[in-house]
Amino acid sequence: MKDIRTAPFLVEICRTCDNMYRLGWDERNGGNISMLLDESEVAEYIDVNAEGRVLETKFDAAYIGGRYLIVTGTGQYFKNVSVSPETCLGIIKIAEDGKSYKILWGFEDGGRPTSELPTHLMNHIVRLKADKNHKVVTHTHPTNVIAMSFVHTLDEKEFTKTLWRMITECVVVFPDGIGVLPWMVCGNEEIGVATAAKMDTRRCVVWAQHGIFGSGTSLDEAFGLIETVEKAAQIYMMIKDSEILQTITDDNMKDIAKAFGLNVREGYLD
Ligand code: 2HA
Ligand code: ZN
Repeated sequence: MKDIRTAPFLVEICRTCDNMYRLGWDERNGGNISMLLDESEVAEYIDVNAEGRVLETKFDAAYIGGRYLIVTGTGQYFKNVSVSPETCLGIIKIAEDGKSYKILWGFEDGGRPTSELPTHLMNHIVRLKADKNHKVVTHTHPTNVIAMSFVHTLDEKEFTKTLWRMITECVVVFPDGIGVLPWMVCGNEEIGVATAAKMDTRRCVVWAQHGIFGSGTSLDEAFGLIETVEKAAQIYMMIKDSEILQTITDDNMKDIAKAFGLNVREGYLD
């Protein structure tokens, strides 16, 4: 078996957690990441038939039955992931019937996956149905996105269009728009269902006064999406009380959509 600390997926998730921590998005145990892995990727580093603790998924995850994921642990700090990946991360395998999962590696202090695991798994299922190359779900607490959710309407179209207007490339990075959920209790199945209901046609959902979920075909893609939304929110928070002398108009965005061949969310540009 090769040393798992050299596995590209492990190195990359550690680097991503370090980056996100240093951006100030993942205070204390804030934030969580999960990434689907192929058996061939995992089998080079761990015994995929090893005994392990079995825990309930608490919903029907049969669509991803038999799949492997690397996931951050509940209560763990992003700050510590690259120092102690064996404690802060775990590799799980979803049972074929989707009712439980087995911890194959990691969570060495007896820990468990993130409290947001239901939302992660439900999002993996809807995103895989939308895009067979989907791999990563990332939750984090980006400062300006949270700030914006206090002072901007939570209407999804308005929220999305404000962000699109903040940087020319926003409509290129997320032409599918941003979903927005009002404040809700987190860590349960209800918020998972509500988030997944929006993720079927989008890759990003804001949880008002809490944070954001982003998804993608790689850690970089999910991170890059959230990073772009957060930067746009930062510009919004900087300029919202200033006199606006010029902006990016709907016609401008239509021109970008045409130039880049974008599939912009239906009905969002006048
Ligand atoms: O893992 O961010 O939403 C801590 C959280 C829960
Ligand atoms: Zn959170």
